[in-house]
Amino acid sequence: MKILLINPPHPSIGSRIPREHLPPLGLLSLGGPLLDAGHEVKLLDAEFGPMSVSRIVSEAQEYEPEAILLGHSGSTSGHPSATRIVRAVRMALPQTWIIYGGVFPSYHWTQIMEQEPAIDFIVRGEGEETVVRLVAALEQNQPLEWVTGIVFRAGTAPGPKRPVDEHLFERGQVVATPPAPVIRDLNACRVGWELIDHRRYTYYGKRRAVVVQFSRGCPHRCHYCGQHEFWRTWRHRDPVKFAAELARMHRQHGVELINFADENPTASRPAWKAFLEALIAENVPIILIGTTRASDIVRDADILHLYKRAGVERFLLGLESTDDATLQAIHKGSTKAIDREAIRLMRRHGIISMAAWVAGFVQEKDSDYWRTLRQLLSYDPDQIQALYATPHSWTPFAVQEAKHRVVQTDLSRWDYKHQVLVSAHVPNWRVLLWVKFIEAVCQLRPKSLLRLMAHPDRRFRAGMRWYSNIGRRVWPYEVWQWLFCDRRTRSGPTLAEFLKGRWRIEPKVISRLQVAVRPARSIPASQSCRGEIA
Ligand code: B12
Ligand code: SF4
Repeated sequence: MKILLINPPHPSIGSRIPREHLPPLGLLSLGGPLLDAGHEVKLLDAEFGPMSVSRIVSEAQEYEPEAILLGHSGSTSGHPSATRIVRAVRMALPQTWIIYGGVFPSYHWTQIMEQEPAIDFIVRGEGEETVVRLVAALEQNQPLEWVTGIVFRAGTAPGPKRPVDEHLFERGQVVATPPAPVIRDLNACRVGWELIDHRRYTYYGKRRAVVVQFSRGCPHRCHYCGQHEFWRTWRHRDPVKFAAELARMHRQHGVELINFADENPTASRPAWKAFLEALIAENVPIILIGTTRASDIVRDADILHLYKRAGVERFLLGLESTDDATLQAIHKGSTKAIDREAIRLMRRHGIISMAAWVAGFVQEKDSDYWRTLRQLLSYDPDQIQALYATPHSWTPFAVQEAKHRVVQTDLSRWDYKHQVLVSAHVPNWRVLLWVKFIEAVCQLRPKSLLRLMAHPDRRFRAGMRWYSNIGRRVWPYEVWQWLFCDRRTRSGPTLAEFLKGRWRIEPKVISRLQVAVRPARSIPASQSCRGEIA
């Protein structure tokens, strides 16, 4: 089958400000297995430009695909962009199957199938195996209810073949099949690197770059985060083969910068250590950046020299809060002492520490922002990143905040860079002032500037310079957006109203709901397996 993968352009800072792009790993991860299954696959990365919808449509028309697959890693805030594209593509290519996937559609498939008739299929959860099975079913005209992990509208898919057993379902009925099993062997999933021209993808100061995944999932359960539930279990690739793949990308394609997509690459000390040792043995000058937990850094105090030797240059630590009670309430599994110690250890080993903290909680007061600033200064991280509390519907955090009002009703702004929930005690303009003030104080204090300009390690200085250059552009951009582009409301809907009450359902309920494939009359349209996850 002729397949076009589309990476929609994303409006967020992460896509628009750096003036360089990383490859869309999610789509490339589908591309590898589809190529291996014998399909003809092309990637249209509309982040470049960014491409207008009409340009995307004309590129798609020129390629004449039988199926279009689209999805975005920044999936919630990327959804409005994805829907604009599918509507236009559907008009231009009425016979093409349109398949949508990623984190947001995996949870919001009920609404999406109701609101977007242009979308024929949604793949829930990790896509590699499911999409190959779905495409095979479409090609061979097999019953779709045999394919686990998908959602479809019975009897309405376009194309010459009619792949659905119409006697089982009412025409137009939305059917969700039971969840696909977790992919146990990540080594079996090949990334379709041949779909990109590596020369186009750079990051971290024009270094040729890729996004990779050593592991999937997370053993922790922070209550505002949905990533651990999306992947369901923590698994990792073979450390030695993974190191060899990175080395190969360096030798064959000149890749210098590796950006880890892992939620938590260091979760298993033996696996991570084996990877570091294997990469050191490969002897390639690559830079590794990613995100991990402060507690893992502290656990690995005795092997941090291996991190550095393997090329780890920067880790983002999600500190989230500088208050022990809050850390406990959000199930972070960390403490102030651990967070501070992790930053100290990273400094000792010449690894840049980026501390991410979260603003915009409903109950926050001015005094909390003041305390945050003081705590952050005492932690002394090299870089900081402020994020706004964002209640994705599939997290316990959203359930907790259900009755609170939403200040930002434009989903494309649910990107951690806009305040989403109305703060009870601090008006939105003052939250912004606090965030910008804290960022400015932390980044412009003499210690930070000294590291930027006079750190003995050239690469460390370059990493600091890259981030401060981005910051210099982000700062006025955010203020400009706040003043002239973003719309906010203090009398908006409650979160429950905004998300239309489609709440996360507890796992024990889900197991009872995994009975999607049933004759039409016993399951009302759009309700089969409703609210079920991944
Ligand atoms: C690398 C990364 C980036 C890179 C993006 C590089 C790139 N070109 O993709 C950068 C730094 C630019 C970035 C920016 C942003 N990011 Co980011 N980023 C990540 C990170 C660390 C990894 C993403 C990834 O590659 N995952 C691995 C791939 C394999 O997973 P996947 O994309 O979900 O794809 C799988 C499935 O979802 C499914 N699938 C996906 N698409 C499709 C499509 C079809 C048709 C099918 C069938 C299946 C399918 O199959 C895939 C394979 O199993 C994640 C955190 C994480 N650990 O996932 C955050 C994450 C995706 N980012 C996030 C956010 C918010 C952003 C920004 C909006 C931040 C900002 N304000 O600027 C922007 C958005 C712009 C963007 N380009 O993504 C959030 C998204 C939350 C949400 N649910 O909406 C995440 C999850 C972080 C988090 N912990 O919450 N990001
Ligand atoms: S450690 Fe990170 S990925 Fe894991 S549950 Fe917490 S926030 Fe999510």
